Amino acid sequence: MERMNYEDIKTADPEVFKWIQKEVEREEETINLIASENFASLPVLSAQGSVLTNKYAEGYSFARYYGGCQFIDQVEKIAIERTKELFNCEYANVQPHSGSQANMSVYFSTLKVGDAFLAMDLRAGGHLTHGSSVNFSGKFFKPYFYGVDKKTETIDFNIVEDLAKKHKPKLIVCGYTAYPRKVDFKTFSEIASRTEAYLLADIAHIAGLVVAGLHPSPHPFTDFTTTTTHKTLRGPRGGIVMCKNKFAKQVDSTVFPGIQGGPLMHVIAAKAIALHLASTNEFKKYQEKVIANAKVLADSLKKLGYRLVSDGTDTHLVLVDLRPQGITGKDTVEILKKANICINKNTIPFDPLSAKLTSGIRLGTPSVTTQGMGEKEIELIVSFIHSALTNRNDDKKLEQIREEVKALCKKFPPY
Ligand code: DSN
Repeated sequence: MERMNYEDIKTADPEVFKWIQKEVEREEETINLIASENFASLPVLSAQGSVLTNKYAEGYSFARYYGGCQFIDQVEKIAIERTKELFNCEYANVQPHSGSQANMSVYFSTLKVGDAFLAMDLRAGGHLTHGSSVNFSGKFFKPYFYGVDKKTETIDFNIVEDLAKKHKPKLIVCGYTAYPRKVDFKTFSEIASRTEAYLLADIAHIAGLVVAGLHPSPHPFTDFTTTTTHKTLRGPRGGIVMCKNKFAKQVDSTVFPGIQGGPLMHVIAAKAIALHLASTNEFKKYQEKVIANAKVLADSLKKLGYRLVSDGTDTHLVLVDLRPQGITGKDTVEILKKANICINKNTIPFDPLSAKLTSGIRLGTPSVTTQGMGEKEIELIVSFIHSALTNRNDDKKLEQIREEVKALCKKFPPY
């Protein structure tokens, strides 16, 4: 990553510089299969390091509480216009600092404290902010959960509708963090309409696939759609909330002043740049490769006897059930760490183990695809994973794999 200039940090603060340098090396020498991560593009990184970080801009474009916003007003306007165009939505607010805050803004726009909503259980593939008891969404509101069918490990819409009829949630949430199959937004919207609930799609994971036209769009089916910008979208760490025009005022006032203060204008500029890059043909080709690589990942794992939740993938991620191998997700993370392969443990549907141990791991292809890796490299990575797990008690072998991983990474520098 020679193109990045950290000399000013080195001079000002050698202690922090040392750890940044270590992280640069880790990212250069590690195969990253964390499905929610990516390498942000250089213009996105640059925008985040720009002077826009200096500016307070509470309020919205052309209606701020501070002077001097005439230029950043334009930046936020561009980010909003690009979101609307790319996602084909009626209204957008680009200020949420994260996906969690984007979701929070929808809950506080639609629900009162104690109101019921229906979402997928975190342990089946949902997200913390979809009603987990340790999260604001589970503390302030009354979540009810659907999961997946035990046999197909996909969503059973009859169960979703039955639960909606029984519990009368004000809001239904779809869109997940560990669900390898396509989400049928249209069917969700039909259930929401029959049960008089609002519909929120959290497309944080699949946003890049959606804008590339490789996953069905949530629009025009949802009332609200939230996303992060740093996953498949390859933008800065942050969130966006989209909605129908009729909810625009509520969403805006919930984001600011409801739950946030000043927007992060340097991040909003980076969001605008990422959205521009996501509108290109090159981005579409990139997303096609992300999905193609995920399919190779799934097929190669299956050939070696690994069991995949739902038997495969339609997206950028696969969920592996490691019970047949007799290894927990937690141990797998540690074993693969020794081989410089970075993954996360993940519960699988009906997991008998806790979220701290887990029976599964989640693997995704956005980062390695950004590096330019293709089918051949994915097959090689699967052979590294298999060899590391088979030889998990052999530190020498794990060291040898680590050297091979480093050699592979050297051929595909992310920057
Ligand atoms: N923590 C993210 C993920 O890894 O999926 C979601 O916020």
